[in-house]
Amino acid sequence: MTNPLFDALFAPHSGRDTAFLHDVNGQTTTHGAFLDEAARYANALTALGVKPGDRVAVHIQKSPQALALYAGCVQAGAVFLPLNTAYTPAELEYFVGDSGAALFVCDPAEAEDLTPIAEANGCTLRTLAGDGSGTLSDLVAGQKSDFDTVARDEDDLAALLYTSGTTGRSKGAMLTHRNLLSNARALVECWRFTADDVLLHALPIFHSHGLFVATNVMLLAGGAMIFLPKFDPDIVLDRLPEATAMMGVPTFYTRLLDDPRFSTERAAHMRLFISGSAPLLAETHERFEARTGHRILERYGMTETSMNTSNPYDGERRAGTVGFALPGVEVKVCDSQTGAELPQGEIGVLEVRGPNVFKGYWRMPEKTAEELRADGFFITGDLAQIDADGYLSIVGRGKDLIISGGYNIYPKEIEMFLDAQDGVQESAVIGVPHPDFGESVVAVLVPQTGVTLDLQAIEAAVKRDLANFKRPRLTEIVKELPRNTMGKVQKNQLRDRYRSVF
Ligand code: MLC
Ligand code: AMP
Repeated sequence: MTNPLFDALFAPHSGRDTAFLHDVNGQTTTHGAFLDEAARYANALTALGVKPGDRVAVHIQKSPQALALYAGCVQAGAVFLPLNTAYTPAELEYFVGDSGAALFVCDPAEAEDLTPIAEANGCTLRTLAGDGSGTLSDLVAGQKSDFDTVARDEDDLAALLYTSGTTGRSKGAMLTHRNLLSNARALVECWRFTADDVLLHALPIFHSHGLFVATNVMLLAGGAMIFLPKFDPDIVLDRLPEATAMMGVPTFYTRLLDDPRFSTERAAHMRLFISGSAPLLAETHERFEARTGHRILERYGMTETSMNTSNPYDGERRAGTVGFALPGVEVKVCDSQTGAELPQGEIGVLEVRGPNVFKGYWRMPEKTAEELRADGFFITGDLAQIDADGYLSIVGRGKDLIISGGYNIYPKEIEMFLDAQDGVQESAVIGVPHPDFGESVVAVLVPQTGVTLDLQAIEAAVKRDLANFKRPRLTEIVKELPRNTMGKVQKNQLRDRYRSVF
């Protein structure tokens, strides 16, 4: 039986008594114990009626057990569907319904709120808390620690990751065994990860970065992880001496630099710091080197493609660039209208092709056809430029997108929500520079004629229905939105107006 991802990432660790996960309480799980736990999860999934190809939606805290659930899904041939812990019930309803999940695993504290959603969608609900307790783990505890791994093809789905869209509706990116495995292989090779590495892992595991880039790479390399529930500078600084490498979004690095305890000595033993998911300011790059002597290695990726490019491990890590295409990945900068490749040096839309590029959007063939060309090139929507030495830079976005602390926020989704509130004529949502999150959200509301808007009620509705990170940090009421002669809202003017509010 073959199961590409399980055979490469997990199976080799069976019976190994080497350290795999060091948790926040100082407990260590060995590779072998983790594999046993994964098999128990796979047995539990099967006992719950989860079949190969079924989606398992998870809305749970980060923990070693949550990772074992991921491994169990891969082993049982299920499709892992992790969801941002910040999502509200209103948001979760869409994901559970759209994916047709067979099983929904949530935190015990939210089981009451989410049971009606599971029931309405004919899906089983079980719980798993950050401390490993819950109705799923109760079932897991009674399972056998061996499991007949379910055979999968390279093109079978391993995961479904939802990404919001410019039209407001989230799309499930279908990631296959081939996609995830090829990317893990390329990254291990490029970044020289080995069984001697210990990765400081403070990222969430419901996104590509923390789950696939960090975890899959460490599984393939056979090393260990300091597996922290979240990025807490005190704990990160405390545990850094045990690590050899760290991956983070730029906010991790700016927060570390803001802490005087983050010194040359504390970082001296580290092999590698990697940044991605949002632009790393050249200034952060320089400050980091001045403080620690390390040059951060910046790479670029997306949910749909996992990682595409990286600065070199050896050779110059050039600030403000995301380096070169990974092995097996092709990149080209194209004219946004014609799709024709542009001469080196010109700015255009970046397209990528390779074994890392996803299979398409779940049950959205038209959306897939809009972004994934018949020849296999995926239109990223990022604006890029390649310099004379071949370094690629992401210079802007062709899509209306805000990235706050590494989380993507689509203005359209928030505008649609605000437009539906009482008394709102129309709205515009923009991203402006923020010292901690890189960018943050500003909303501008135009009231209907003669209406006095109840801002408090609107803010309460936002808090109830939208994930916290999407919440506008400033909401202003204006008479009208700036428009051009064609009637299009001039977001650039708004961005200029609010550029210094944070
Ligand atoms: C938390 N909050 C955020 C936020 N994270 N608001 C905006 N943007 C964010 N990213 C909210 C909190 O809910 C809280 O709201 C308030 O902001 C202050 O919280 P905090 O304590 O400062 O935040 P913290 O919990 O420390 O989280 C910040 C963070 C976290 C940067 C550590 O957001 C994080 O781990 N980001 C990583 C995201 C990531 O992994 N992205 C990868 C995507 S994959 P209130 O209302 O209570 O004040 C991808 C592909 C690729 O993009 O290339 O990798
Ligand atoms: P996501 O949809 O969450 O996977 O986010 C992917 C987007 O994050 C990309 O399309 C880019 O816009 C952005 N991104 C990721 N890494 C980088 C980087 N190193 N520099 C600039 N933007 C990045």
